Amino acid sequence: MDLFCAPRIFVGLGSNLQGPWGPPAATLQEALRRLADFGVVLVDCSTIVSTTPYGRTDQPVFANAVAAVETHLPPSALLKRLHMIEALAGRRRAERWGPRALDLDLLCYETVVTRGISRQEWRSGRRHPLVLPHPELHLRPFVLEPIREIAPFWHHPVLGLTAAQLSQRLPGSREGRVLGRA
Ligand code: PH2
Ligand code: MG
Ligand code: MG
Repeated sequence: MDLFCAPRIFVGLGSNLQGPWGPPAATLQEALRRLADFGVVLVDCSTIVSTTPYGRTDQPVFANAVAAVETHLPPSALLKRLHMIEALAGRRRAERWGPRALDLDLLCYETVVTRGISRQEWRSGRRHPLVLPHPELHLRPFVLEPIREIAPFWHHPVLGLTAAQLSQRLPGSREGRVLGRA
């Protein structure tokens, strides 16, 4: 547990399709193991939970987790390596927000804040530069709950609120079924 307000690099992990590494939870476990091959040190990882699909709801339930990592790589290089791991897990970049074997999102990179982008612009599907923190981090229970678990004292670098405070602002239940631990 993070007892200090250390700045953190958070990677969100998600899967709702069987891939070459097995079912969703096993895929997340393997993705965590592979980080080291790409110069990324795994510091901590939340519980892996089953979550209902957010956004596009007509798709299978997700396995989700958030990892805290350390790396010498700058944000864009880190993101490229996350995409390489997604490709190894059989991810085909096809349908936006559709089912996927592995999704690795760079949620937050220490206190780096990039140029803002409107939600409309971000959701349009057009290519856009890396936005940090992730433009929907504060709206997604499946990343806020895991961050609350591994870093209760972390504050969102723009909004200044903890994950628990951000989570409380969201409607609905935030309980997920535990699928495993890293
Ligand atoms: N990822 C999405 C869209 N919706 N819903 C859940 N529960 N978990 C996800 O990881 C997720 C989602 C697009 O990346
Ligand atoms: Mg995603
Ligand atoms: Mg993604």
